[in-house]
Formats: sequence, structure tokens, C-alpha cells
Amino acid sequence: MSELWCDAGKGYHPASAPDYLPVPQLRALQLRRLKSVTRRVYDQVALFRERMQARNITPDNIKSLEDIALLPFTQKTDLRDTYPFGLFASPMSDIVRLHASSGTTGKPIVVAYTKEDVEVWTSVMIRSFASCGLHQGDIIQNSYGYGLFTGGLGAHYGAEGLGATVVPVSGGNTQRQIMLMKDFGVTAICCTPSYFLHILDQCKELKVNIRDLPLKVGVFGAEPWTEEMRKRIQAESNVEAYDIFGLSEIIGPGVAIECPHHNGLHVFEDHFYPEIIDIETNQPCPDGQEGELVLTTLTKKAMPMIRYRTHDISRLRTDVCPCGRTIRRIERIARRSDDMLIIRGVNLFPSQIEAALLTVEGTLPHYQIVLSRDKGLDQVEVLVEVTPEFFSDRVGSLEALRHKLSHSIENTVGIRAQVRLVEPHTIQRSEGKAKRVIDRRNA
Ligand code: DLL
Repeated sequence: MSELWCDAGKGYHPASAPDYLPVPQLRALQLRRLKSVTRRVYDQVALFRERMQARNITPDNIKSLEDIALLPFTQKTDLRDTYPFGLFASPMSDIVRLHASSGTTGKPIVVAYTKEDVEVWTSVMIRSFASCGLHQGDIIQNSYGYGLFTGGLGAHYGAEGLGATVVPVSGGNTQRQIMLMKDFGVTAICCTPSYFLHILDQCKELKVNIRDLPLKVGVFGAEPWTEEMRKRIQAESNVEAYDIFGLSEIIGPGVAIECPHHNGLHVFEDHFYPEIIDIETNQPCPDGQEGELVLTTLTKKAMPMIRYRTHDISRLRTDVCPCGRTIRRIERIARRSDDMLIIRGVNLFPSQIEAALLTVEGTLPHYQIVLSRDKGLDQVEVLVEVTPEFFSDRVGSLEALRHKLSHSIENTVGIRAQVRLVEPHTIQRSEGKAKRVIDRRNA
């Protein structure tokens, strides 16, 4: 891609990155690209053309960035309905990669990349790693799954492009991961936050003191996690935990990442245009208001997405970040609109339970929420692992801890949940995205 600013393989030069473009220049670039992507989908993809025609608009109607609101939304169901290749805007001969995301039901959704798309993806991952302070000379263990999941290859290309050394270990075989970390002098790790917790656990079992290793940065994402979880991770290791966000439909990892100030995730908005919309009205929200994140790919060739509804809940921050990046930030994504559990009329998100549990001392950061129905009434049971000391202690202290947790949940979410304290390693560990909720209500 001619506008690629980074010199793959030769390291990273932050000052030349689009992260720091003066805002008027950035907006002008976005508008140019929005016009061009709108033209591309109108000409190449029947679904987009028909939807625009139904609204009586053509690409010529896009005269300002605000005009994006004229364009129709795209949903996950659109990808399912056009499975596998119906939204492609490039001929198959130009497509160099396919990825797929396993849906919970039925067919997966398929995403495609041209050579230029892979270059853009690499460039946003280079910018992501650079934002975490990584550079040539770092040894990056990539424990995101390789394969159809975008995490593995996305991080891999970015780490190589940065000029760092990649250890492409993928997920699983945790003991070997720890051995490699130790023997290779790994300085950074990429994985889901829940998998990193598992690695921390295993280090203890193997009597490896993670603080003795040169590991200093964790690039954690692909699932919601809380500030409380970050505190736990950082308290147990010397790792500075960075939140990275992305989704297959848009590109994979590298849509947004934290900088060292950890006050929101900078969106690479020269490629991915963010909007927040009100879930009730579907209208754009003013900056700062919470709503659903909607993303438009400004440069994707193979499979552009127009106003894709992520279902991820966030808000856009426009206050200046001390790091100097001019690209806007989204607040960390702690929940999805479709993650919401309605329990006895109360709305509840798994991340609220996580926050409530982890503020209480004695808990381990491993939990699971089990929903069931008794005589027509929804019941919530929260399983949480507690430190071995509590189990070896008197029964009284276990009971006191249970009460504390129950109160903490009630104070945070407003419902009374059954808390079951379980021994360490009782809850199944995941190598990728953790399964936090087991819903047995319709069993
Ligand atoms: O999870 C891409 C990715 C890989 C991101 C590695 C970061 C690191 P999908 O499998 O398509 O893609 O899942 C996308 O995961 O809509 C969010 O709901 C959730 N998600 C991803 N990153 C975060 C994060 C990859 N940092 C879906 N915080 C998204 C919260 C996240 N949720």
C-alpha cells in the first residue's frame, strides 16, 4: 500500500505514524477514504448497493464525515446470510487470506484479505506493539491461537513487521510455554487475559518465579476484562498489562490499543472509523456518551464493512491523551449488549460480577456464573476459586468470605447470588477466550 508509513522489518518510527496526525489532516484523510470505500462497496457488493438504493443514496451523497449517518448499518447476520463469499468486494484471485470466526450457532462468519489488507493489518499491529513500548530487540511470545482465529496470525505479522523476534507458540501446552519464556528470555507475551492467569498459576505450580523472568509487557485482548483483573495480573508479575481490541469482521486484533497511560484504547481511526450509537434509537451519540460501538473500515479492499454493529459497549473519548496521539480513544470494552443477562428483571453483565469478586481479598481471579431456573425463577450461582489458605483455615472464615462476596455482588449489580467457594483449579481453564457463563435455564 503506497500510504504505508512503516518500514516493515526495519523497526518503528513513531513520529512518522498517523497516530500523531494533526486532527484536521486526519479528518480530511478519513473523508477521502470514506468516499472511496462507499464507492467501492456500491460498485462491488450487491447487498450494500441495494441497501443504499433503498435509502435513495449514492456515494455522491457522502460530502462530510457526518454523512456517514446516511449509510445503512451492517450486522453479523448479514455475514451469515451471504455466507461464505457474498460480501467480498474483490475477485477471489486478489484474495490472499481467509479467516473465520466460529459463531456459537451454525456456520462461521468468513472474512477475507487482499495483499494490501494484510499490509494494513500488519501496520496497525506494528503501531499497537509500538504503543506498548515494544520494538526491535524484543522477544514476543505469541500465545494467541494460530489458524482461522485472527489473533495468532494478526499478532505474528505485526511482531515481525516491528522487527521483533516472534515465538509463534499459539495457545495451549502451558508448561512448554513457561519453559520457552524462561529459556528464550521472552520480554512480551500476547494472549487472552484469562490464559495469562492460567500461565501465572502454572508458574506457581512449577515453582517458576515469573518476576525473575525478563517478561515485562502483556498484550491482552479478545475478551472482556476489568481494571480489577489488570490489578491482579500486575500485582502477581512484573508485566505491564495492555488492552488490545479488535474483531474479525473489521480486521482482527489491532483496531484499538492502549498507550502507556492506560486511559482508554486509541482507535486506528485512519483505517477504522468509530461511531457510538444509542442502542434504543440507533442514532449517533455525542462524544462521551455510552452506547454501541459501530465501525466502518476506511481502507479494506477484500471485504469492507460499512457501519458494522459490534454489539460492544463503549464511549468515545476526545480529551487529549498525554501520549500525544491525536487518534481518539474508546473506553475499555467491559461488556457486549448481547452479553446482558436479565435475572429476575435486573440487567447484569458478567464483567460486573468479575469486578465485584476481585475487589474482595482471598479470591482468585477464576470464576464462573451458572444460571438455572427453579420453579420458574432465575437463579444465579457464582463459583469462585479462593486461595488455598482459606481452605486450610477454619470453616468460619470461609463463611465470612462467602458473605462478603455475596454482599459485594449485591452492592454492584443489585441481585442476590449464591456464591460457591471452590478450591484452586476447580474451574476449567481456557487457552483462548474464557467461558464465564453457563446457562442451564433451558436445559
Ligand atoms: O477476538 C480479535 C482479537 C484477537 C482481538 C486478539 C484482540 C486480541 P473475534 O474472535 O472476532 O476477534 O472477537 C471479537 O471479541 O467484538 C469483542 O466482543 C471481544 N473483544 C476483542 N478484544 C477485546 C477487548 C478477536 N480487548 C469480539 N476487550 C469483539 C473486550 C474484546 N472485548
